[in-house]
This record gives sequence, structure tokens and C-alpha cells, in this order.
Amino acid sequence: MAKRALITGITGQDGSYLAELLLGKGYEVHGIIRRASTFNTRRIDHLYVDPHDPQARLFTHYGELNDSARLANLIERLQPDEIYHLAAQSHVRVSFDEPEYTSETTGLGTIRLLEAIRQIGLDCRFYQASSSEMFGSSPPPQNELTPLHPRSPYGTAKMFAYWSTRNYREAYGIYAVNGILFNHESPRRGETFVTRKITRAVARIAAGLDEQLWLGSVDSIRDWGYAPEYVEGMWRMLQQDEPDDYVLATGCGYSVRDFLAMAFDRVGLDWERYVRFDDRYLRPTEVDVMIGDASKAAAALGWDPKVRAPELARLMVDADIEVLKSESPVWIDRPDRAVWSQPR
Ligand code: NDP
Ligand code: GDR
Repeated sequence: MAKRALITGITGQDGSYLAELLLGKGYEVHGIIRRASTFNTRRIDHLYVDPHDPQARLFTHYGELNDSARLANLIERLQPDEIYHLAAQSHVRVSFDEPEYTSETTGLGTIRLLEAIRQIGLDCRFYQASSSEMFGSSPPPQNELTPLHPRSPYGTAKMFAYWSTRNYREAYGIYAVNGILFNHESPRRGETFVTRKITRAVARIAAGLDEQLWLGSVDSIRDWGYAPEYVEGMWRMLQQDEPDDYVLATGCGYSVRDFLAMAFDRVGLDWERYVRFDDRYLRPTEVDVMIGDASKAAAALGWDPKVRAPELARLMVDADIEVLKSESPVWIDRPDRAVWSQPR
């Protein structure tokens, strides 16, 4: 019998890579999507098979993190072997504007799922998408033993979810784990996170479509990894004999400034000519330095990420150039800059 997985947040960056991974392993995959006025499944459209097809193994269901009854009903009906809880309001800057909504979804959403598992008495494995943002101002390198000191409503909501997961594991014996993941990126990263914002802008500036890029703090240091490698780590966490919590990170820190240099360098441009400061992108409290220590995951899970920020910057710029090219019918090569441009 194929294993059955339920993914919340399947339309997001990680959800789409995780769905691919699990389908590749022979799972039947169910994903919860939100009802919106426009269809929002572009990251998983390539995985879609008509559900009437007997070969179909990916199924989507409408649901919201604030609708306990619906979540419990889906879990009871689907009886998943594994639940990957990835859905959240995941933008740190936005969480300062919408603290209550962020707490409601990112924090309480987790306890709604855990409580449904407990009340149904379902024997399943639960993954909570915890975050390095919970470490906040604790100095690097941060690992599973680092004190939590979140610096945003997003961080505090994730901390609530993290402790709820541990508590349900200890109180009720549920196989529930926290993956404490440091930043991970990809060509599918949301367009308003800093790496993707930069690589999209690089592609557009190289094409002559934009002339500047507005950013906040370029001094922050992050440990940027590659999302497909991180979803593999999530899966491994649920295959262990005993539930436990793990940090996933590359162990390498780069500043936003470094990432800018690497991304603009890919198209032979100097970032300082194009980047402007806008204080609207500052946060009331910033997390200055995030560099993770994933030695526990390396030892227990055999997890070994290969892609570091320089390669990530290159592959994301290349992917954004391809997206732009596919959107435009005619392109002129620019051998002088080894990039391309759109006729104006
Ligand atoms: P995304 O922002 O790309 O995806 C978030 C997903 O959650 C989307 O599918 C979104 O649906 C869904 N969602 C948001 N709100 C609700 C809601 N109220 N009800 C139902 N679904 C909802 O995040 P990532 O894929 O980057 O991250 C996955 C998880 O991992 C998140 O919980 C994030 O906080 C956490 N995380 C991410 C890290 C990273 O670097 N990427 C690092 C550490 C933790 P829709 O498509 O409709 O918006
Ligand atoms: P982060 O990612 O807050 O670490 O959270 P983000 O890419 O938003 O910011 C990284 C750093 O870049 C600085 N920055 C900007 N950020 C954005 N988004 N836009 C800007 O214009 C800009 N200018 C500078 C930020 O101040 C910050 O220091 C991500 C999310 O995926 C979370 O869900 C996840 O939990 C953590 O990573 C780990």
C-alpha cells in the first residue's frame, strides 16, 4: 500500500518541492489549498493529473488554517500516514503589519492540526515547519540547544507552534517533530523575499526593463540554502524511529550585500549602480545574523546540503532570465555584456 501524505501549504515554495519528492517516492499526496478569486496553483500545475485518471496520485482539497472543523474533517477522512504542516503567513516584515492574523494562522494553525490528530486518535507522523527566526537575537551558530528569542510577530507565532508540537509529543505520545529550518530559496521562492526580489530585479535590469531596485537593510547576514535539499530533510525527519527536533542549515553566512554582488555579477553588472535604500523595507526589530549548525541532522539523518549561496544566486538569476525570455517573443543577444535584452 502506498503511503498517504497530507501537505498544508502545498501551493508554496516548499510544498511544491515536497509534493514532487513524495510523488517520486510513490506516495499518494493530498494538499490543502485556499479558495481565492484567482487560481493559485502555478507551482504545482506541472504535477496535476485529472483526478478521474486511475493513475492520479495528487489530490487537492480546499481548506483554511482558521477552520478547525474543516481541518479535522479532512484528517479524519483521509487518514494520512504523514502530515507536513507548511502553511503559514510566512513573511517576517508583513507580520509586523498583520500581527494578529499572523498569530492566528502561523501560531494557532498548528495547534488546530495537533488537536485534530489527538481527538481523532490518529496514528500518524506530524512535521511542523519551525524556523530559525525563533532564535532571533541569540548569537550564531544557532542549533537545537540555542535559546529562543524571537524578534517579530512571525517569530513569536512560530515559537508558539514549536512548543505546541513538543508539548503534544510529550503529553500524548504523538510522533510530532520540529524542523527548524534556516532560510532556503529557489526559483520558486515568493517574489517579495529578498533573494528572489534581487534575482528578478537583476534579470529585469539586465533586460533593460528596470533601472533600480529598492531594498531595506543590506547588512543582515543569512544562511541561505536550496529548498529542494531542505524538503528532503523534512521527509527524513519523519522516517526516524523516534520523533525529535532538527536544525537544517548550510553553516555558511552571507550578507544581503554579498548576495547582491553575486547576483549582479552573474550578468556582469555592478549592484551599487542600481540599488537604492527605502526605509519601508526596514523592520522595527531586525534579526542581524543567522548561521545554523546542522551537525545533529548530519549525524542522525545523513543530511548533507550541497548548494551554497553563490551557486544559489547563479541558478536563481538564470531561472529568472529564462522566465523573462519565455514571456517575451523576441530577444536580442548582447555579446558585449554576455546578457540579453528586450527590444524597446
Ligand atoms: P510560502 O509563503 O511560499 O508558502 C506558504 C503556504 O501557506 C502557501 O501554500 C499558502 O497558500 C499557505 N497558506 C498561507 N496562509 C494560509 C491559510 N490561512 N490557510 C491555508 N493555507 C495558507 O512559504 P515557504 O514554502 O517558503 O515555507 C513553508 C513553511 O516553512 C512556512 O510555514 C514557513 O513559515 C516555514 N519556513 C520557511 C523557511 C524558508 O526559508 N522558506 C524557513 C523556515 C521556515 P497560498 O499559496 O494560497 O498563499
Ligand atoms: P527572512 O527573509 O526575514 O529571513 O525570513 P527575507 O528574505 O524576507 O529577509 C532576509 C533579510 O533581507 C533583508 N532585506 C529585505 N527583505 C525583504 N523581504 N525585502 C527587502 O526589500 C529587503 N531589504 C533587505 C531583511 O530585512 C532580512 O534581514 C525568511 C522567511 O522565509 C521566513 O518564513 C523563514 O522562517 C525565515 O526566512 C527563516
